[in-house]
Order: sequence, then structure tokens, then C-alpha cells
Amino acid sequence: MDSTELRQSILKHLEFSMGKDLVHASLYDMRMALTLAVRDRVIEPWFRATRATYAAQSKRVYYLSMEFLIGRLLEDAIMNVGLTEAAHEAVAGLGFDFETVLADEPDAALGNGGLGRLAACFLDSMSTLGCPAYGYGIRYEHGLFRQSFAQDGRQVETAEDWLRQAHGWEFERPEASFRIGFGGSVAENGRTAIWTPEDAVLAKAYDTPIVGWQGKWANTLRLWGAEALTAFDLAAFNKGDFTAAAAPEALARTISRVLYPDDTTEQGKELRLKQEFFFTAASIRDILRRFNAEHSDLSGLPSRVAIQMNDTHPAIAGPELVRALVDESGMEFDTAVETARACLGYTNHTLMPEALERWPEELMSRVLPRHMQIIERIDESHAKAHPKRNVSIVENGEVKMGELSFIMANKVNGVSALHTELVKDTVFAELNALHPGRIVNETNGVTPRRWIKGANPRLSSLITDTIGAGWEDRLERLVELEPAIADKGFRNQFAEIKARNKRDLADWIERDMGIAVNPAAMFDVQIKRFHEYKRQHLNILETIALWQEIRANPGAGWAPRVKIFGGKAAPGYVMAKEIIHLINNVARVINADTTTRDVLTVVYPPNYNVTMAERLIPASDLSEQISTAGKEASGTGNMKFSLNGALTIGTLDGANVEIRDLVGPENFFLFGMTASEVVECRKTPDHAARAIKASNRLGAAIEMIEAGAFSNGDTEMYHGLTQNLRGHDYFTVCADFDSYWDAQRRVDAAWGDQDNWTRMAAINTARTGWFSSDRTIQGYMADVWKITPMI
Ligand code: NBG
Repeated sequence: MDSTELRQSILKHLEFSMGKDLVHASLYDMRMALTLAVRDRVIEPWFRATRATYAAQSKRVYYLSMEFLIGRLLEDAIMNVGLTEAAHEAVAGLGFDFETVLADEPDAALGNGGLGRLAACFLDSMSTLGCPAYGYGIRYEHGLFRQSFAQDGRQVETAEDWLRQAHGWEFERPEASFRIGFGGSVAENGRTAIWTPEDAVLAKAYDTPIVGWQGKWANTLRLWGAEALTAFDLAAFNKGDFTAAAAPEALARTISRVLYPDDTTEQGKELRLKQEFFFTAASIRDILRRFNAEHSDLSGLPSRVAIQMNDTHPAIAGPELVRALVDESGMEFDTAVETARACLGYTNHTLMPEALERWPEELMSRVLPRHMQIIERIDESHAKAHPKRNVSIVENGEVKMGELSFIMANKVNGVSALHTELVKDTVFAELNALHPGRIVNETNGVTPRRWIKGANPRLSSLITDTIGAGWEDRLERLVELEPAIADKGFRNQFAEIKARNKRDLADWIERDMGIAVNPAAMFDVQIKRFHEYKRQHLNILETIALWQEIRANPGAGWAPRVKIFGGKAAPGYVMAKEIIHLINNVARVINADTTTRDVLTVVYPPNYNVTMAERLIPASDLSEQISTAGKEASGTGNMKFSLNGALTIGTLDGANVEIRDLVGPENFFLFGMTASEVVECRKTPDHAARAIKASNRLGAAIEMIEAGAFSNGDTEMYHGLTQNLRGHDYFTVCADFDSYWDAQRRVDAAWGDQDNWTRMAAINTARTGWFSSDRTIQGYMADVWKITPMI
């Protein structure tokens, strides 16, 4: 398709879909018309993929995830169907600026962070590889909250409203609706049972086609929206009680109303459990309906169906599938458990105890009475099969979803080499001993289409010029860049690309925040959710110490730095919000200091999201991956930075370990304790006090905070934070401080030799092609799903 044809198609959609002619078209009209014109191009591969899958009776992957952090879709789709230039030309020819049109699309934030973004990268890779797959999730009306900063620097949350305008990508499927019940009673019925729910809502499907690289294949993302069975109480309305009339609808819709803004702790327990059951049950029914349309014998289910549980959120899939097989199809219980297990896989994304979901038995029995019975039976038969076992699913009045997922899955995977070993040795040590071989590792990855090709077009052109086309879906080919790195001309081009990306970012920071930053300074970036284990406070403490050192020695030839932070804290996470507050106030004070202005600036743009990540990562020099070792399961931002030519300062945690192995220790700034050293360190109860005593810099930085240097003299403002550091300091910020400081000074020294820095940065790009999510998905296909690609 060329730009003239595309232009015709845009005009057609302007007229017939948007009901506008060009002279009256708004930016929104143009964006929608372009979206629909591009969507038309996606339909053909979508239908083709569906037909091919049916014809081959292929196994399908069902990726069940509470979160899909997809961001904007238009630019990605245009790129994948090869229309970037045509679209640019067509839109410009119609009098609109292409970038402005793309930027009009809301950022679909149906996820909190890494877990949701990983699911989005996986969708892209499954379509690229021709793996027949469906993503199943919730169509949240409000995605992750919008973040702003109050005058005093505190985080303020407001509701996000991406669905205020029509969502151009989705197809509503009223015919694909299921009734999802809650509560009620269970009647014995011989070997089976009849569950009569007390309440029910309707789960209605909304489909978004996800097209892969070069438009060869497209899968479906099916999101469920909740609706009332009876929309409206007319009798109440007629009596004038308008609130009561609307109540059923409002109540039902609550289920798909908001994404819980917390990826490590559960909130709003009952609603959250209902959300989980809602989307999981609707998905299982849809899966069985599709299977039954093609096959008659349910024992063949595992050869056609692979269901992946993305964390424990869809863990009820096991009991729900067993319930459907036993109560609705009359399968014998043990056979049903075996059948379900042969279909199910479980990905663990965290070892944090508070994030491993547990539901009160009372709640589970009330909301899902039949499932509670099934869970108990699964637990009993597992106990019978392993008489010496010490773990159980139901314990002390709680249902442990991690154990349930493990027992109901045929494969359990961790998300980086280190994490998988820790899964084996800690949370699931005993289950691992009972089921050797069940735990496998699938190190995370990211899609190079969005994170290099789309986000960094300049670097992409250089890669293509150097190693030729076709690296986008064979990212291991980036190693072919390596010989070119010896060439000064190549390094200059690489450096020039980084410099231009940084100038673009500096312009944006100036426009958006009114802060002028020096584009020649080192851009030192930490962007991720705020959590104590991710240790943004270690970074800000080092920033304070550095500022003091520069003030004491202004002429010491400091490497100029712009410290950039980005990220949100869960609204109920007090300590994380205190860290955000502190960073904003440190930024205010440091940025006002004229003696250090040329060498140190701190910026923290609000409302970090996928789109902002696409802007920041290509312009970064230094990637901060400084979590307490043993706590970050993998990280995926760390991979995006390396691929885009940033050097990492980091601990031996998550996938940092694999990044360092690949790029070489000489191209990575390592610091801090290892996971086992952290465990040892905690055995000394005053480890933090000792570290503070041993480090004048750290002591002085904490004292400055306590003295009110960043709170207009208020000495109480950060009491909670500093007391925690001086006392418990579970995340060993103090014990790792000096090592971090030293590593930062090695970074400064390395920055002094710009050409060598560029060489190291280019090596990072060349050696990290392994982190393509295509490689990850190939791993899942071979080890977990046992499925072969269709293209
Ligand atoms: C997160 C981990 C990250 C990891 C992503 C994707 C949760 C519960 N876990 O380290 O913290 O990269 O999952 O696997 O969000």
C-alpha cells in the first residue's frame, strides 16, 4: 500500500466512520481515521492467522494476565505493517503533523509495571513468531492512576480515563458473553455438585488484533468488560428512586472499573478476588467453547490448549477448569485434575512475601463456595500422594495461591536465572523437592520492535546501515555490530545518535518542566515503580552526598550529570511516597544552587508511563539498576537501556546478572552485596548503624535530611524515612552505600574518556540481542507450551 492509497482510506474513514469532512476534521478525527485505515490492514493477517489455526487444529496458547501495559498502539501497528513512510506522507498531505497525530492517542495503562509490560511484549512476540495465541485480561475503564506533584512535592493521584474517547482498535463482541456468578450455595449431586450462585455479572468480550512484525501473523487480545445482567431497575426509576434504579449496573461495572494500583500487595480484597475470578472464569469458558466447537473428547484438551497463568492472579484457573470438567462434563475428579494440570503453566514474578497472594478461607468460601471445596480436595489428594509433605494450600485459615498455582501447573517458571534459583531454594523449596523438574527458567525479554525500532529510529538506521536489514526479528544478529565498534567512524555515529536523542529529551524537559539541562552532561536515569527494594532512596542519598562534595570542591573537574527519576508509588505505600516527596525537594534545593548548577541537576517528570519510557531510554547514558540483591525478580527496563546503548550501574540482581555476563564485567559498573551476603548482613541487627558510622558521607547526607535542609527547616518531615534507615534498614541501603558511591566515581572516571564510553555503550547494544522477547517466547513454546510456530 502506498501513501496515495492510504490517504484514500483515511479520507474514507473520515467521511464514513467519523462523519466529518477534511476541513472540519479535528486532531481526534484524524487520529481515529488513521487508526481505522491502519486497522483495516491488520484484518487480513488476523483472519488468515485464525483460519490457519483452525485448519491445522493447532494447539493455542492462552495467556491469562490481570495486566497488559500496552501503551499506545498506533505507531507500533503502522511500523509492523510497514506503513511508516506512507502514513507520514499521507497525514502530512492532509495537513496534519504525523507526530502530533500519534501523540494524540491515550497511553493504555492497563498495568502497573514490569509484569504488565512483559505481557504486552509477549503479545508482540507471539504474533511475530506465528504462535497461535490469545491474551486474556480485563478491560479496565480506568487504567493506572495519573500522577502529578503538588506544590510541596508530594504525589497526587487522579483517575485515568483512556476510554473517554472511543477506542479505535477494539471490536466489541456482544455474542461472546458469559454469565459469571459469585457466592450462593452448592448442592451435592452424586460425584459432582451443582453450584447456584447468588449474584452474577455478564462478562463481555472486546477484541484487539495484535499484529506481528511485517504483518505475517496477528493474534487477539481479548479483554473482558463487566456488565449487569439486568441493566436497569425500571420499577425503581418509575418510583423516582434514580439511584436505586442505576444500582445494579453500577455494582456490576465496579468489577472492571479500576486496575489495582499496587503490584506487590493486595487491596480491596473481595473486589480484587472477584476481578480475578471474573476474567479467569470468562476466559476458561471461552477456551472450552472453542475446544468443544472442534473436538468432542475433553481428554484431548492438553494437546490443544496451553494456559499460562501470569503470576498468581489467575490462579483460580486450576479449580475453575476442574469444576467445569467435573460438574459440567462429568469427568472423574482425579482425571480432571490431571487434565487441567497438563494444560496449565505458572509464571512466578516475585519472591516478596507480601506479594504472594493469600485469601482468607472465609472469603474464598463465601465468594466461591464450590471452588473452595475443589481446592480442599486438590490439597487432600496432593497430601495423599505425598504423605511426607509439609506444605499445604490451605493453612491457618488462608488459601495460598502460590502453592495452588504450583500444584496445578505442569511447569512453573522464574523470570531470570538468579530468580529461578531463588524460587527453587526459597519460596517453593519443598514443592520443588516433591516435583523435581517442574521449575524451569525463562529469562524475560523485551520486544525490539517497540523498544529499538520504534523508540530509537536513529539507532535503528545505524544498525541497518551496518549489518543490513532483518535484525528486528533476529535480534541475536546485533553481535554483527561488534567488529564495527573498533572503527572510529562508527563510534562517532553512535555517539552522535545518542547526542541527538539527548538534545530531543533536553528540549522536552525544558518545554514540559521549565528546567534547562545541559545535553552534554551524563543522563543518569532511574525509571521504574517506587519501592523500597528498588532503592530510589539510595540514589537520592548519593545525589545529596555528591552535591556536598561538589560544593566543597567545585573545581575538581566533576563529570556533569543530570539525574532523572520517573515512576509512581502505590497510593497506600507511605514510605515509597515519602521517597518521592524527598526526591522532589532535593531537586528543588539542588537545582537552585548556582555553584553546582553546571554539573548537577535533578529532574523528576511526573506521570511516568510507557510513552515516557520510549522518550527517556534512547537518551540515557547511565541505567540505574540498584535493587537489593535477591529482590528484583528480573527487571526488563534494564534490558531496554542496554540495548539502547546505556551503561548499567547495578547490583547482582535479577537479569542484571545475565546482562553483565553478556556485555562483560568491564562494561558494567557493579556494586553492592550479593543476595546471600544481604541475607548474612541482616543477621547483624545494627548493620545500618555500623555502615553510617563507617561512612562520613552517608552520615552527613542523612543528617542534612534530618536537619531540614530539604524541608525548609522542618526536622520532622522525613523522620519515618531516616529512622527506618538508621534502624531496621531491611533493604540494606546503608550497608551498600559506600560501594555504590565508589561505583559512581568509577562511572565519573569512565565518562572522562568519551570515546571509550561510546565503545562500551556500543558493546552493550551489540551483545544484548539475547534479550529479545522473541527468544523468551521461543523458550516458553519449547519448554512450557510444547507448541510449534505456524510461520
Ligand atoms: C515484576 C518483577 C520484575 C519483573 C517483572 C516481569 C511483579 C509482581 N513482578 O522484576 O518485580 O521484571 O515482574 O517479570 O510485578
